[in-house]
Amino acid sequence: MRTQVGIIGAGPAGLLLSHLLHLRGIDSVVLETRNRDQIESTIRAGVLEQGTMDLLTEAGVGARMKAEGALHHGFELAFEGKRRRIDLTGLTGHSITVYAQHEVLKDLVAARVAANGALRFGVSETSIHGIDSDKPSIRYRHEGETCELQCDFVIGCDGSQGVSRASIPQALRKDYERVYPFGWFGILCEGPPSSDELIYARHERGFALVSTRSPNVQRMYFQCDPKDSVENWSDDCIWAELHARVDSHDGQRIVDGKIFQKNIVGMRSFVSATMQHGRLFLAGDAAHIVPPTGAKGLNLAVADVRVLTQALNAFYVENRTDLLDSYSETALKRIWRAEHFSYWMTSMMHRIEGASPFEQQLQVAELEYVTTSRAAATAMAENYVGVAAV
Ligand code: RFL
Ligand code: PHB
Repeated sequence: MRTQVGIIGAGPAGLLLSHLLHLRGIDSVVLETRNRDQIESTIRAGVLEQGTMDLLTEAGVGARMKAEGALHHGFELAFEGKRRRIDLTGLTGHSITVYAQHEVLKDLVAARVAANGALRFGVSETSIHGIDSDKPSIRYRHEGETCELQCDFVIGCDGSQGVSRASIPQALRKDYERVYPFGWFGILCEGPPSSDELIYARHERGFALVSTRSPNVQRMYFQCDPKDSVENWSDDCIWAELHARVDSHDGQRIVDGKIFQKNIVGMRSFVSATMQHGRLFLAGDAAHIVPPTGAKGLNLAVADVRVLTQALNAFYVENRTDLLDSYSETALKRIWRAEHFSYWMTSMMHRIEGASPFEQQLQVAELEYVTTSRAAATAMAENYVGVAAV
């Protein structure tokens, strides 16, 4: 089989890239290890920057997001017994939308299927060949057969556990990494929202986040040991922990509900530079990871895809290679900005084992500053909505 662009991974990066290329008349095939049900039901991100919303809307896949997503004009920071608001729209003129990642994926899969786009679910043994030539290929197993996809370009959108990154020779690549000694315990529960806006809470017991999914389903997280297991936590213990960390700031109680999903995620910052070699390009989590505190991961994947679409379009329409050549350099500017923001917000909000009282007071001083100085609040808001200069 032959196509112009072979895409590995049907996450937000791979599916959106395939769809944007289709809109420009460029053919692609998407190869995915999981099945459609699995990708459409995995619970991950929830916050979409305005630039992400605009791109999904321009691409014709924003209707449900607009109807069902919730537009938020600010969020709250809770610390030291108080809750203070960051007025995103007032400070930046931009807002965010809370709309689950798996809903974005459903919209993208539906668009690819409606356009008869080539999507292969359930592939295995994916391997990449010939990226130093102008005829690269991807080999894989599908429905018991060994297949080869020949293409002009291979795009690795296969997330942090994928195979693509390792196809860039280690000698040409530098990996930057920081692993945090804590994780997030995430729950989905039934019930009304506890607050109109997200609440990021710093507490001596650890960080907590109150987010939402819909008027009837809520998403909350609390900092935990990354090696802990969800079986160790009864629903009562989870609620006691969330109440202790969030309610104490202003006495307003978050609303308990029936918990129907629990998971623990580790926290990591990671950047692979370069993000390209020969005819192979990486996009999204395949090239970089941020801790979820800044809500940047999905938005960065979308930003990579925007740059890559323009570069591939310039290649096919104008026979230009300059935008492809500078892809990694262009994308990495935004990535490093988001890496810093996510690291900064994570460091300010979490309980850090072994931190001295002096270091704890520095966290509080920083929170006081970003919630009282218009300049500092604006810097935080610009980063959060994704319009900070890079
Ligand atoms: P994905 O979504 O991981 O998709 C990669 C796909 O590739 C497939 N795959 C392969 N396919 C073929 N062959 C192979 N060898 C393959 N190996 C892997 C996988 O099955 C998968 O389907 O990467 P992508 O597209 O780069 O998208 C990245 C985002 O998913 C991720 O950054 C976000 O979920 C991060 N994130 C958040 N981002 C935000 O922008 N806002 C948020 O509010 C937010 N909250 C979060 C998050 C991530 C979280 N977790 C679970 C780490 C909250 C959490 C808890
Ligand atoms: C979420 O709703 O899942 C969410 C919101 C904000 C974050 C991370 C995750 O920073």
